[in-house]
Amino acid sequence: MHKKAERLKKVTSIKQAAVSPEVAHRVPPGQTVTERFPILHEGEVPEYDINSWSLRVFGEVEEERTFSFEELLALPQTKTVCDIHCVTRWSKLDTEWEGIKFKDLMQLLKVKPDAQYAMIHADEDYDTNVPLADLLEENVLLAHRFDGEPLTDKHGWPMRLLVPHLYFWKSAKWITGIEFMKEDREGFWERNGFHNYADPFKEQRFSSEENEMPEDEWLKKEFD
Ligand SMILES: Nc1nc2c(c(=O)[nH]1)N[C@H]1C(S)=C(S)[C@@H](COP(=O)(O)O)O[C@H]1N2
Ligand SMILES: [Mo]
Repeated sequence: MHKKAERLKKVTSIKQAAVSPEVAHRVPPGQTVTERFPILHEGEVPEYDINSWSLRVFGEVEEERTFSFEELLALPQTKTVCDIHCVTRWSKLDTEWEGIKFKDLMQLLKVKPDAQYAMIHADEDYDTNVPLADLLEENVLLAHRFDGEPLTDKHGWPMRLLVPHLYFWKSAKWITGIEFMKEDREGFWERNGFHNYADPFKEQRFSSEENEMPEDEWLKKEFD
């Protein structure tokens, strides 16, 4: 098991902070609401020349495609307001994003009918698997703006995935590719002790039930 899952499972959780009754139903079990925006990732923040950045679409497709940043910006743009939930126990409500709806992008691709899953590839050496059905939900975006501004480097500039209904490690920052797959395969955290599907309302944090996530894990991280 990866050392993060190993370390986290040793610590027992503390009691959940109070939230107002109007929003309580939107906060998954074991989460604390924050107004801040924690920054979490493995490795360094990558740097890009936007003119040479591209997103590669491959795997179970009739033809591979590569999109430049400019080409993605020329597609219809969608804004969404949603809640996000990190497995380290912070949730942020009413976050505003803008980008390309995954469902819209799909219409430009010739994805083979037997594709059921996607692996989202990202820098640096990050990947995460998501069922195709989940990627087709209305507020799943390839996002390049947050809160009315371009994404910051640390939050995934130039492009990140946004899958708000799953724990936030599925929302890969600095995406480089989308690989369509017939069969499921585990991504980085999924191989390292975390849950394959990651529904926050079912607390699907880890692949093993003995694991625990401490409530103060995210407080040790960077914010903006
Ligand atoms: N490329 C990449 N994307 C990533 C990660 C990473 O390590 N590399 N970490 C994930 C995790 S664990 C979380 S909680 C979110 C954090 O996004 P944020 O820093 O914008 O809050 O990014 C996810 N996307
Ligand atoms: Mo995370």
